[in-house]
Amino acid sequence: MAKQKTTTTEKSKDLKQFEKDAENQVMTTNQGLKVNDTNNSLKAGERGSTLLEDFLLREKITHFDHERIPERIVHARGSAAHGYFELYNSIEKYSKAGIFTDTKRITPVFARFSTVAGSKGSADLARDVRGFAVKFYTQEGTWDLVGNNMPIFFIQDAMKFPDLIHSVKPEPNKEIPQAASAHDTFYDFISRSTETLHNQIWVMSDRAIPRSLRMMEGFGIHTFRLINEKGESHFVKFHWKPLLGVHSVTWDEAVKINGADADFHRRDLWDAIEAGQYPEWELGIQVVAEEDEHKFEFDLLDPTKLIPEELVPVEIIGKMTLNRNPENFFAETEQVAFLPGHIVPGIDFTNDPLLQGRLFSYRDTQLSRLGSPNFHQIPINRPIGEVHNNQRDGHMQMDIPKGQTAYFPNSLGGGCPHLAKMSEGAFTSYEERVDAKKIRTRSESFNDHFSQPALFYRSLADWEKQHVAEAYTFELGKCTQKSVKERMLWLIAQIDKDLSQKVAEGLGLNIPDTIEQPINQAIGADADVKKHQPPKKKNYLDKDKALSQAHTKFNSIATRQIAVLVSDGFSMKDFSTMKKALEKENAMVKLIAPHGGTVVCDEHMEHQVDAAIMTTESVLFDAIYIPGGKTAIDKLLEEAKFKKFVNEAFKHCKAIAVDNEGEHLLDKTFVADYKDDKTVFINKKPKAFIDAISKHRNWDRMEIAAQVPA
Ligand code: HDD
Repeated sequence: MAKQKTTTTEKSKDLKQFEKDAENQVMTTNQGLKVNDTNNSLKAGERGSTLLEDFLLREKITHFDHERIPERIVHARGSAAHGYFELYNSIEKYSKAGIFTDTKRITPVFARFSTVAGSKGSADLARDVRGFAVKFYTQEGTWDLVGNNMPIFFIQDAMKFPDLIHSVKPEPNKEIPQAASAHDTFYDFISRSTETLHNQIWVMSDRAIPRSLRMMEGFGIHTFRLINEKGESHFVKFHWKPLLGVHSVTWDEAVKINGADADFHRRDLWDAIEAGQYPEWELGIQVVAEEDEHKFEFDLLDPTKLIPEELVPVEIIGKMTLNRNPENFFAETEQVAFLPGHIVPGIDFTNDPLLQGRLFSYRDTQLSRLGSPNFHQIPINRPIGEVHNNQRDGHMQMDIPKGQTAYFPNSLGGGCPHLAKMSEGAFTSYEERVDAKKIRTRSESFNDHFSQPALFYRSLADWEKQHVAEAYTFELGKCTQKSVKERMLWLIAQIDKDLSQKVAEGLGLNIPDTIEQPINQAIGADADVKKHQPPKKKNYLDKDKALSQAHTKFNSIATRQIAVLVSDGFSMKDFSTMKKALEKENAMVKLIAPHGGTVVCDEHMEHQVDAAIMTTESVLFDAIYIPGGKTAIDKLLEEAKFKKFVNEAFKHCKAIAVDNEGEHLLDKTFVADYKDDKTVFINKKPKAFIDAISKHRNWDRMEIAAQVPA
């Protein structure tokens, strides 16, 4: 297929045949019977009782009664989009997978992003890990890379997954809190499972509150294998790097966004695609040779460890572009089933015990969620290639397999479907030598639970460190059990003493000198923190730049939302200069006015208002611009919310630009005393404003911003 920016992939063609378009069509029952009344049931007389005979009523109501399916047990809240993957350079020396060797291919993808803990209807800005699942419809079969936006996981063994999730989900007696980890049961578990501390400190960082799903990284987390034509294996970790950089909001914004627009991330993804601003991520790999498996201070099979990029650089090999929104949320986003067990020749698993358990769990969960072993036949889940085997029947069988035989070997069916030869691209598992005792234990090589959380924290910029301290203070502040908080303080002190001290002050507690050691197995063997101290010999770096968002991309304002505060009489000259400059950089300019409808500028032109001040909030925007025009500014000053709007943007370290009389509005806000702030622009050229927006936030302002009572 020719390489082009296209919404027509092999998968979208496949999906097309299932799409239904009611345009110019008559309404029918599910049997194709034409319907002329869908508002009234069949009754015995005008005021009479409804008749059992009413098959139209029964069909409609019965379908409605059964239209819900169980939501995902985790990652229930999610949004997805279609797109494609293109390979920059062949990596055939590592992998024989077509997707990694054929640079001419356009591989269709469907990517779903999610929060973990909340229910399907929960708010987008929960402080949480984000799921980052990509289904590649490759010519050799479907490959699912089911990752997260953090490069490590909470636990090392799948056996602990139900406990982890039970602790973070709403507490079972009262079903509180929704989509939040800030509660006793979660920290009770965390503080007794020190392997969780690495992922936990990532969740306390800004990574857990992304500005946009389009501005977060993705990670396959586990070490996988790449297998080349010769059957040689290399270890690999997969990375997704967003072209817009990695950016986050502050916690104060997150809390407010959840109220102002609970669909903030979902809407942002949808709108960007509709606007033709297609989200893009580059795919990168960290490759480790077989013989280097044991050269690290951690175990490659341990999913709570990352390979620092300073040690093994990420090699960028291709790009994913999302360019089409789903036609139907339920049919596609809800019914898509991702399985880490979906791999293709050239990619294989390792013995990571978390991955091994996942290989079981995801198939299993689809059976209760989608209700049938035929879930692979749902349009969004169908591979683009042919499917032939002897699996038969089951609920909702959609195919009509022909012939007398449904077994292998057979002669009556001509031996078909016949087995694939290796030369035809058959899958075969990597022949790893295993010579071991059957044993239920954790490898000693997984013991160090503290070096990497400390490396992460050390690598952060000061503003990021402060956010981490505030996050722990918030989360533990919401816990009610002193013993849980103290235990956490002690553990955080093992990562960084100063960090723990700051949190302790916020909690009004002291870091305890010691914590209780497990009395017996019943408390949990992992609570033995001594066992998990960092080993003496370390080759960890002091810092790894890639762990901090301070080193991400800051080169674009594309899709950034700019609020322009206007009222009748605003200066068209100011506005049009700024608008032109912003839109040239693909920013989204939105007019916010005291009322909906239209406003008239000082050149007597009508302008459509994007939002009345009552219906919107400053936290939904990346920056503010206020053009001049005395009458307009006087009107804005009559409405207190415009001042709040500016104060909040200042609090959240956003860029603010004003021209001419626009300054009068600033004078009535907290900003009046900080006009020399480096990202407050008064009568400056748009370029300075644009540069500041591309830097995302002015974190130098944090200390002053904290004083803003907004
Ligand atoms: Fe999981 C869904 C990511 C460990 C069991 N998981 C799910 C989704 C993502 C992840 C992104 C949502 C997929 C979608 O959009 O439909 N999970 C991860 C990552 C893990 C991980 C990155 C560790 C590296 N998960 C994990 C373990 C287990 C599960 C250890 C069970 C032993 N995960 C599930 C599940 C889900 C799921 C219960 C719920 C819905 C689904 O699978 O399809 O089976």
